[in-house]
Amino acid sequence: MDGDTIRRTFLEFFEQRGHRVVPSSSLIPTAPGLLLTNAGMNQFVPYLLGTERPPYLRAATAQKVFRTPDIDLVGHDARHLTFFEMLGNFSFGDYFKEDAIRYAHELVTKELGIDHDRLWVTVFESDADAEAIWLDGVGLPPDRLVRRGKFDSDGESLNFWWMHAAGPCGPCSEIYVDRGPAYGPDGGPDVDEERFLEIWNLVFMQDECDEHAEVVRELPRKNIDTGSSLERVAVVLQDVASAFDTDLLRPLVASAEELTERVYGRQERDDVSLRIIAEHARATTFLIADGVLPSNEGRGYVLRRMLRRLVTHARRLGVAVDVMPSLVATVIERFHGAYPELAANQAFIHQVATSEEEGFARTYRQGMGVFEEEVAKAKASGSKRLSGEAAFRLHDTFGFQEQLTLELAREQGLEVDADGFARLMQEQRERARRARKRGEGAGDLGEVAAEGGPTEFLGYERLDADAHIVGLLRDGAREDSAGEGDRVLLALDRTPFYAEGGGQVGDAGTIRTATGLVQVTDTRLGPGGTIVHEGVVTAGEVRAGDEAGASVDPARREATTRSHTATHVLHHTLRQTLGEHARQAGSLVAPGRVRFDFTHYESVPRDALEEIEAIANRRLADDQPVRAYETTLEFARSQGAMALFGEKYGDLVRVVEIGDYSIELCGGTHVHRTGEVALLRVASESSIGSGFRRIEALTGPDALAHVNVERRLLEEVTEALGAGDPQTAPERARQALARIKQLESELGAIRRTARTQEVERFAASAQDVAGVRLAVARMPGGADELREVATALRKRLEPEGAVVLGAAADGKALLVAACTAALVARGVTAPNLIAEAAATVGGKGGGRTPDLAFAGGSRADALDAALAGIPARLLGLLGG
Ligand code: ALA
Repeated sequence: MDGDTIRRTFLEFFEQRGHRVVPSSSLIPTAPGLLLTNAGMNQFVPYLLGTERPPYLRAATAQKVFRTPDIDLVGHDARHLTFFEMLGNFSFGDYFKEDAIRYAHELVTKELGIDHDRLWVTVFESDADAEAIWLDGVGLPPDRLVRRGKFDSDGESLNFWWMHAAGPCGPCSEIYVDRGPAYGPDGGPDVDEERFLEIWNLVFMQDECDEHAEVVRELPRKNIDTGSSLERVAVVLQDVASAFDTDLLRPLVASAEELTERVYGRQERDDVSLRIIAEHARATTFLIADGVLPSNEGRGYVLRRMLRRLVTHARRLGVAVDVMPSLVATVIERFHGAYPELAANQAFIHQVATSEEEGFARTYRQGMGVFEEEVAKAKASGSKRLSGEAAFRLHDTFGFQEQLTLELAREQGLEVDADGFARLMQEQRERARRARKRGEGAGDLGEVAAEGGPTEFLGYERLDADAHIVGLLRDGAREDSAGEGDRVLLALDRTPFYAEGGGQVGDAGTIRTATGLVQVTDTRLGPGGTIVHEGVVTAGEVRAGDEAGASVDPARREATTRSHTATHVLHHTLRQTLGEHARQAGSLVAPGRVRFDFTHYESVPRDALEEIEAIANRRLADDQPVRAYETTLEFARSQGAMALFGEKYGDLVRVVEIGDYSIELCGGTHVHRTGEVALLRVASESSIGSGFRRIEALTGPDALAHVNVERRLLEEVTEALGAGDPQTAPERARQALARIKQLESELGAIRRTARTQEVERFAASAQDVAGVRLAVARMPGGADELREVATALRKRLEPEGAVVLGAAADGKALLVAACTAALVARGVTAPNLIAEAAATVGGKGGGRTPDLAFAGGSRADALDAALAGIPARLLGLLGG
């Protein structure tokens, strides 16, 4: 049975038994406390806890899941995966243990055709019910049933399942399949979990626990949550050694083989790399498809690390070209049937993956250079170990994971100072922690949030509202009141102030109480849905509990609102003009100003930019209505809404629709008709890293102001050129520049003639000093001119000759001396020749070579006297 058939068989089996087949939720989890979706039940947490009414009582899914703890183990054996597909069936207070066990047994033995005699089962030690169902109900022989506790000696959970975050939990029962003596010794899962492979976990969700797996209460209703790894079922049914040999991962191993020109299964060292490339390619493609972008924190960092690890392994096997394009293509081809989001985001995934690969490949090359230097240094000093500093620098600056540095070092016969490295990493973490701590009185803010609950937001409809101050912080600490001049954070029970979010800046304005006034400079989202107003008390005193009138600065808000609608129009226009791959990667929506980052692989030419600007402005002028409404995610998606990252099925989402062309999920504020934006003016387009571009634009009156500034500049240029009319200004400017060039060349010719004449004149006036021809003269000019004349003159005074020229400008004296080679051979050098004269003009000789020297001094008035002394000096140097 191939993977697709197993998936279909599973879902159909449960559909026939009254289960709603629900699509996989995103890898970006909706459940709090999780970095990435780690189980099929994540999207159903509120139904399991009983805090939300489920729209169906039975569900079945094939869920994309991601487990980070084993990331570093992937590849080193054939067992660990980060990303896999989890098949699951769920009951929300409907059926419980009896049916869950019977369904599982029937599916495994009848539909999947795994022999009953090959099954082993574990149960929670005190779960007599489950045990009885397995033994008496299903007929499992008692010697193939294993009782297990909550945790093993390492604290790993055994037959008690929780999310590894606070939430629903409960005892569980696992199904194992005996793969036969070829895979290991007999004796059941307690003896060998390679031979006895776990294929299904049935969790009887009956409790709620905290983040340490401590049960805090019993759930109101008993639920079922099960999870079966599609990859493992495929291993059993296809009777292959590991997931990498199933039809799910084999095509990726094949891609990796092709890229690296290695064969899987020949050499363990190559196999490790091939598995890492195959596994990480699949995981990263799915992550990007769900909207995770590479970054230095959180899930973005997980993605970045995996991409880097993958690329590193490819490079080390000698691949010199980008590997992501063909790997991503293989993943999409293999999985787009079951996961349509892969095909829908194809261009985007390619874009993000390749940019990151290109960026890292550059750093990798530089890092390898540094690594090689460090190795050479260590070897030269006779050391057998790479310093912790070196490993840390490779990590911090070049993104080399410790593992990589260790492996590279080992190849060079070196070890790494792991303790030193760990110490530096710890210090860095400490620094980061202190920096975070300095940031905010988050503790006190959290307290205010917990007491006040989420703030009611009124700002879509109005800009003024009456409210109460529910909490007040002064300099980060909670206080009862604040007086004039104090910087404060305020939380109200309800507010018209928009908190920064979705790229849109927070509102500014005033909060007025009977006794005081606060100028609000910014608004942002605090913990627990609190809206935090940041500002300064500018008059009187404000107190927690006071009634307050909150007023948003209307001009600033309007200008921001225009920008937000303009951003949607710009986004739409970019995709229409450049292609579907041009997706929003970030934005700043500010009063009268927009910064829009998007994925695109090359700069946008000026013509295309003008076209984009023109189309966007035509759209604005069409004056289409802008509608905002709340709806279900399913409906929004069916309408083609964009930016569905991280939303969950069943969620209510806010949709912003413009005319019939743009539909986006968006919590921002918008104008009622596009005509209110009036104007969008693109100010610049630039690169912000490979694969990402940025457009900066102005909107509304600010766009007009920008146009006006440009007009004024043009007027000034026109006037300065004496062009009379801006139309003729460019031609005028070109003409003027051409004329300047011509004049410069004419002037150069004249100067050269004058200089030749000067050289001739000075040569003619040269005197004879004990057989040496010496020319001494004053001339106008700077160092360059003097040198030019001096060197030309020197030639005319061969074989034994010397030149000293002086110039005065701005009260300063300048001297240049030059001697012929024959004279230098007699021991007379240029620096020597002017040393005395330099002192006379109050300066120092600056001789660079024996045949040419410069000197400068502050006394131009002494220049003549200085020059007058030269013949005597020469005579002296000649020993006369
Ligand atoms: N939620 C259970 C698991 O992930 C089924 O194993």
